[in-house]
Amino acid sequence: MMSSAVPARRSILVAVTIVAASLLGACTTRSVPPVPRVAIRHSWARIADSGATSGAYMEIDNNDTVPITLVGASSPDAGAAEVHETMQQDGMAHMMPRTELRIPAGDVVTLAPGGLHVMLVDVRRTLAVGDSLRITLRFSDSTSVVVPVPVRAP
Ligand SMILES: [Cu+2]
Repeated sequence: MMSSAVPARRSILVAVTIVAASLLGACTTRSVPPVPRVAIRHSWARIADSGATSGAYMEIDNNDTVPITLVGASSPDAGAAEVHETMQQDGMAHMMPRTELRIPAGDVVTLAPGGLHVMLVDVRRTLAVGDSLRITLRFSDSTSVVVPVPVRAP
């Protein structure tokens, strides 16, 4: 049963791609690149003063049938946005940059306080409760997702 189910699913994906390509066909000469079926949930960022540092957290849900790799982030609301991981070493918390964050097919990676996060360096305005900012996540297949991120008290 498995061997027949997989090709059937592929043909549905191919059919969807063809429909998408024909909708854009009038002004596109190349085939449409594959879009990762990524869902971002429960995003939020810490309050911060203008010029200070904030952290953003979320769940990245890979609904696709192939792994995806997060390779970077940016935000119009911060001087820099970097994917970090907080780790405990010798009883001290310290942060390491994560240049690649792999999310297996059908899996969820959670960015949460004390672990993975998007570090927002030099925020361009005061981030107060009720504000919202935007973060763009970039993936290794050259696709990106813009994430609305509400600001909360930690
Ligand atoms: Cu950090």
